[in-house]
Amino acid sequence: MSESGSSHRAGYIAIVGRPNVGKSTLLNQLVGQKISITSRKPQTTRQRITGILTRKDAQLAFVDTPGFQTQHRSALTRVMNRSVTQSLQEVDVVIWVIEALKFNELDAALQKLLPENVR
Ligand SMILES: Nc1nc2c(ncn2[C@@H]2O[C@H](COP(=O)(O)OP(=O)(O)OP(=O)(O)O)[C@@H](O)[C@H]2O)c(=O)[nH]1
Ligand SMILES: [Mg+2]
Repeated sequence: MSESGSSHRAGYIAIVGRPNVGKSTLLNQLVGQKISITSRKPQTTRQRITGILTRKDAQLAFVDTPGFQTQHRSALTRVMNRSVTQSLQEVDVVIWVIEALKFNELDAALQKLLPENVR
């Protein structure tokens, strides 16, 4: 994370993962407010949503992203996937969400995209 001042820290943290694994639920928990829509249906998040957690010593900007998927190809999923890959390039830290005991080929596809410097 980038430093601004001697003790205060600030940075961007992307929350990525395949559709419907609980990314938006995690964002809402982390910031303590319901800022991102959650649903039982996949592909609920369609664009990046940023939630900021301000602490005495740090400001954490969490970026909720659409579920990364390679099964259904359309203009919309292309745009959604691009917002995931762009977020991966722009942030300081990545939270990669997977569903317990359900690691599949969509998770593996996203794993390949994780930049080495934020792992
Ligand atoms: N059992 C269980 N269900 C969860 C957990 N976290 C989220 N869910 C449920 O999983 C579903 C999807 O949650 P979301 O937070 O919308 O998932 P998402 O990854 O943001 O989904 P997309 O934006 O569509 O990619 C909802 O019905 C949540 O209530 C968890 O830790 N355990
Ligand atoms: Mg979501």
